[in-house]
Amino acid sequence: MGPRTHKTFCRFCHANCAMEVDVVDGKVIAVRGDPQDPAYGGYTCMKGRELPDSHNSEHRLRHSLVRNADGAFVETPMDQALAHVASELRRIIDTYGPHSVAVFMGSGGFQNSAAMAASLSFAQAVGSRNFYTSVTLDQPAKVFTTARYGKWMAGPNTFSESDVALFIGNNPIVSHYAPVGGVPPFSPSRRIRDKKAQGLKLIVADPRESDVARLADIYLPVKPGEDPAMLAGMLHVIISEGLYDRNFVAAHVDGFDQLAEAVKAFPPEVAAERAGLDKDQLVAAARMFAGGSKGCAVTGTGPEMAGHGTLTEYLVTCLNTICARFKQEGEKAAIPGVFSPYQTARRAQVAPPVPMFGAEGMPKSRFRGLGHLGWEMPCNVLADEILTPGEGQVRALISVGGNPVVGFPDQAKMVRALDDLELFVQIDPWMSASAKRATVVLAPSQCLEREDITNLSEWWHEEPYARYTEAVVTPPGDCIDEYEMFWTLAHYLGLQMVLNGGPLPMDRKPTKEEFLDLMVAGSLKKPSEVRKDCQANGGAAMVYPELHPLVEPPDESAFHRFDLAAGEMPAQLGRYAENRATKEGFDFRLISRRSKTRFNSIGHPLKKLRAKTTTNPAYIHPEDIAALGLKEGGLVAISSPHATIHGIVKASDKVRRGVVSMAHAYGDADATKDDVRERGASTNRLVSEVVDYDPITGQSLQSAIPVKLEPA
Ligand SMILES: Nc1nc2c(c(=O)[nH]1)N[C@H]1C(S)=C(S)[C@@H](COP(=O)(O)OP(=O)(O)OC[C@H]3O[C@@H](n4cnc5c(=O)[nH]c(N)nc54)[C@H](O)[C@@H]3O)O[C@H]1N2
Ligand SMILES: Nc1nc2c(c(=O)[nH]1)N[C@H]1C(S)=C(S)[C@@H](COP(=O)(O)OP(=O)(O)OC[C@H]3O[C@@H](n4cnc5c(=O)[nH]c(N)nc54)[C@H](O)[C@@H]3O)O[C@H]1N2
Ligand code: SF4
Ligand SMILES: [Mo]
Repeated sequence: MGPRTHKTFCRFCHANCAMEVDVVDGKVIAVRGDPQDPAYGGYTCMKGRELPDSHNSEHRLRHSLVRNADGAFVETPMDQALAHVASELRRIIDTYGPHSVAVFMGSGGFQNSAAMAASLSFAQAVGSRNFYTSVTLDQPAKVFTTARYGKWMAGPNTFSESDVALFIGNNPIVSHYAPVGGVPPFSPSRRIRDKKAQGLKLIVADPRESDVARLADIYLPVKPGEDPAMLAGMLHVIISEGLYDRNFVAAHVDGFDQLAEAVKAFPPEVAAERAGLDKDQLVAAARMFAGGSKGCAVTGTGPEMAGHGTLTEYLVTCLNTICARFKQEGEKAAIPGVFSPYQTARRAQVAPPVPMFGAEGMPKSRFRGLGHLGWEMPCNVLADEILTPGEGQVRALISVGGNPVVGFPDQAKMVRALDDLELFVQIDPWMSASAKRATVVLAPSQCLEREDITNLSEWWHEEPYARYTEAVVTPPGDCIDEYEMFWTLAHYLGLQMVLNGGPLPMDRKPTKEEFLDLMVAGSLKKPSEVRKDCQANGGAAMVYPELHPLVEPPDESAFHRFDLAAGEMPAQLGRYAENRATKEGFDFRLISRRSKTRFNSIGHPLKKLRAKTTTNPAYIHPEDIAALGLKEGGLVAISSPHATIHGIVKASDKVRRGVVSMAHAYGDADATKDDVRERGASTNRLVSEVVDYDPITGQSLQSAIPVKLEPA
């Protein structure tokens, strides 16, 4: 019999590209982009094309593993493994209290539309404040800034309506990531070229000429970590030349005068010198941005991790706010978000403030004055919460598709912390760097073996695009969905899980459809209804133009304004102006980038991705290579004040001088100089979460890391 073809979507990353999948004898044998899909038009990337290998690989875990008394892993039926975990959790909660249980949802968990809600509601049912997600390793300042300085309820200008765009340390052509207002990550390169053909002006700021920078009208090779100078300089130009939207500022913005005063410290020549830019280019970029009628400034991970994340994000908010880059009354809302119940009120006004980080009454960490961001604890306190005795010491950790050994700052400390736990449960289809250290590894189903909805990608869809996919194959062995794991644990522990729409049944396991309906209760359309529509549509996605919300007039009785002078800002800009971070003897800056052939550490075991690369090269400018006596293809020792790693030298004239550019999430805890060609190196060995961290979000310095380079 020939293959059966199913329409579904990829979940290797959050872009959720529409795919056709061929199945023979219950096995995925081929995948390709679905050319008929209205949003994706057949687009896929090299990672998604390896889904067959990922599902069928001989290295994949088909059963769970539990350590025996000798410390050896023993293959264990899923239900027995879960019963064992539940009894260990019961013992730990009874001995140390509920905060001793931590749950970390990493980027592998974000493949599953239900894993975030399942893991969060489990942690809440336990009563633990120790819930963590990769959002706080990633871009916590975006969440904080929106809550603190004002969120426009109707959303920002969308990319497709823009005539100008400013990307700061965001390379969507490789990452398939952008904040709302940035380029949707499906066919990002084609999308940008098409918009440029219609007149879009593109400005890109990045210390290396990234893939997207090569398409820019103005490319600003900003010095790592000096984005605040660049942005303050641009604001200075826009304010002093009167290029901002006076009417909008008068109607909706407080704190403008304080901002205008603070950026006076950065006239273009001062800003350009500090940011390592040409002054005329900086001025031209400011005029180009303000000269557009629609279009946003957006950032990626680079500047968020480069030491002044919150300040940078604040200044970007200021640019968009004073230039009024928002949807207005009567227009279609920016992102319809079919499955996002929290977004339903779309008004031409600022949302009420949300208490954030460190606010009164929010759960606090025991370290560095940090506390909950929304409902989660910042990742950069986890190692200390595990290692430090006292009330609330974490004794059990469940990691759902996270890889703390390579994702978190200070690898050696995180490894010590993981090894100190009484129970470390890793939910992972692979023997990852973290799975190897776990007490229990639970084997989950992979994406094509699950039902899912498109809730995690819909913030890029400018049309009301929605999809409920069926599982196209059954999982091997006794692998199950992550939501079933958390439900079963709660069931054994006698806990009640509660989702957005109310309590889950705990006497019988809910179906995924029931779970999803309850999870997004109040959404524009229920998952179960979208499911019926997709089934009737041959499995393809649905677009519901009639559901697109229009921006309503402001509600005068609940009127709020942006406050650009709230809390620490703009005072932090003044302190930045006075202090230049230098580390004697560490004159280079190591900056982070994404590997094209991996998604963080996901993809290391896959054959074709390995054939492309097994290491994360150190990209260095050829003149620096010559000056330092390094050799292309040779080894370089990269040292921070904290540790030394090794990298394979790769010459690139796209990288600014004085910079080394490397991907993270390579290199296990026991990787060394000798096997760096086969495994790569962990850039997180170089950093510590207790020095140079952002005082507001706790984000540690994971880009713009001061290092010195020597031949090895
Ligand atoms: N120095 C430095 N550090 C960084 C960054 C940086 O740029 N520089 N980036 C940061 C960012 S943005 C992030 S998001 C974090 C990521 O940090 P983490 O989320 O902790 O790390 P990942 O490598 O994404 O971990 C993914 C895990 O999921 C597993 N996995 C793969 N497929 C599946 C699946 O289908 N189901 C489940 N349950 N698991 C699966 C993988 O084997 C792996 O163990 O790292 C951060 N750390
Ligand atoms: N192929 C692939 N795709 C991925 C991932 C992956 O590992 N591989 N990871 C996923 C994850 S978890 C996330 S969060 C997103 C991230 O998505 P992006 O943020 O778009 O990630 P990058 O492609 O690393 O782009 C960040 C850029 O910031 C630049 N940069 C570094 N430091 C600085 C600085 O100080 N200032 C400025 N202005 N720029 C700087 C880097 O050179 C880089 O080009 O990508 C996701 N997509
Ligand atoms: S961009 Fe992401 S969702 Fe699309 S094919 Fe690649 S890995 Fe899959
Ligand atoms: Mo991330």
